[in-house]
Order: sequence, then structure tokens, then C-alpha cells
Amino acid sequence: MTIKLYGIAMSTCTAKVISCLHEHGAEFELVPVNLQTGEHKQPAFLAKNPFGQIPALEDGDLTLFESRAISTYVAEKFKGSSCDLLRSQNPKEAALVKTWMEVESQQFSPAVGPIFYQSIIVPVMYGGSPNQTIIDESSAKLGKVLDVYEKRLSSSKYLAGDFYSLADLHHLSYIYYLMKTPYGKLINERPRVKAWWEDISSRPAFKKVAAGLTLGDKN
Ligand code: GS8
Repeated sequence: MTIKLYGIAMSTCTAKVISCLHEHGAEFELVPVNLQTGEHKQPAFLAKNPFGQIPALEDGDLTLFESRAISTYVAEKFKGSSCDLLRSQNPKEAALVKTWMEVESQQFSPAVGPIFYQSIIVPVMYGGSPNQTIIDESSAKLGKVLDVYEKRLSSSKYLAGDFYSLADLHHLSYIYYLMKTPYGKLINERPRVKAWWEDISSRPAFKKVAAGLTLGDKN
């Protein structure tokens, strides 16, 4: 039975899961959810995610929500000798992958999220003006997080070690959008972070996903 992913290609959280599915060459069906009409707050979708947010995934009788939990499930289900984004065969590497996945979720995302929301969502979806105070505070926070990354990337090629993992993958969609804003300089002015970004964003699996990350593009 084909996996069904409920979401939209331009959403950062949906893109995390799609990137992971493409890394494994997994078959899936992307089922669009219309956020404009509030489909995600209707009973049919709330039955898949009671918090009314995309993405959600169905695999047979299993229903999941929370993008990082979904991508972890996908990486576990489809892991193979040529692709193990969780490093599950090596407990030490697996622990480092989990650590840096937590860093992405607890440090990176809370800092980058408001910059993305103010610079892209507010003008594009609501026709409003970005709140510069929020952007400045979040940029300072993100700069400090990326300083830690810069140091970390001086001792390993990727965040969890010298191997690409789910921890790196989870950063892709937010950084992709950040690079469309003036705050992409936070990446560009840190040489190791910049090189890491150029490396992870050039993976074929992500290139397919990037084509769908069209928020903020001029028509
Ligand atoms: C966040 C989901 C989320 O914010 C996850 O899956 O990682 N922690 C969750 N989804 C957004 C779209 S983000 O691309 C969403 O559904 N927004 C609409 C809403 O909140 O009403």
C-alpha cells in the first residue's frame, strides 16, 4: 500500500518528510491539504492530526503527525546498506544523530522560524509588513546557534559526524527559504556553515524538493 503524505510541497515541515522519502527512493502519494479553505481544521484532517497542522502521514493502519517523527519513521522503515540516515547500526553515531536532531528542533528552528514567518509568510500570505524587531531578535539568536555550528563543523563534515544524516536533512527547507531573504547572510558569513549548506542542498533528493519551495517567489 502506497504511503500517503498529507501536506503541501511549499511547506517547510512537509518538505522535511519529502526530502527523507526521496533520499530513500520511497514511493508515496502527496495528498494536498488546502490551508486557504481551512481544510486542516476540518474533522477529516483533525482525525489525522488533532493539532490541525500539516504534515500527516498514513502508512496502512498507521497514522502519524509531527514532521520529525514522520521522517524518523521513514528513515527507519526504508533504511538500507546504502542509506541509513539514523546510523542505527552504531549506537554512538545514532546518539549523535539524535543529539543534533534535538539541536535543530530546540535551538535552530525556534530562531529561524520567526525570521521565515516575518520575511516570507507575513508579506506573501497576509500582505503585511514584517516586524523588524522580531527579525532582529531572532537573527541575533540564530547567529549564536550558527556560531556553535561553525565550531562543530570544524571537527566533522556534517553535524553528527562525517556522514550525512537526518540531523542535516531537517535543516534544509528552513535554510532554503532563509537564503531567499537578506538574512541568508547569517549562513554566508560563516565559511564552514556555508560549505555545509552548499553540500547538503546539492543532494539530488533535496533538489527535487527545492523546486516545490516556491513561497516568496515572484510569479
Ligand atoms: C509543526 C507543523 C506546522 O507548523 C511539525 O510537523 O513539525 N511541529 C509540527 N505546520 C504548519 C505548516 S509548516 O510548513 C501548518 O500546518 N500551519 C497551519 C496552521 O498551524 O494552522
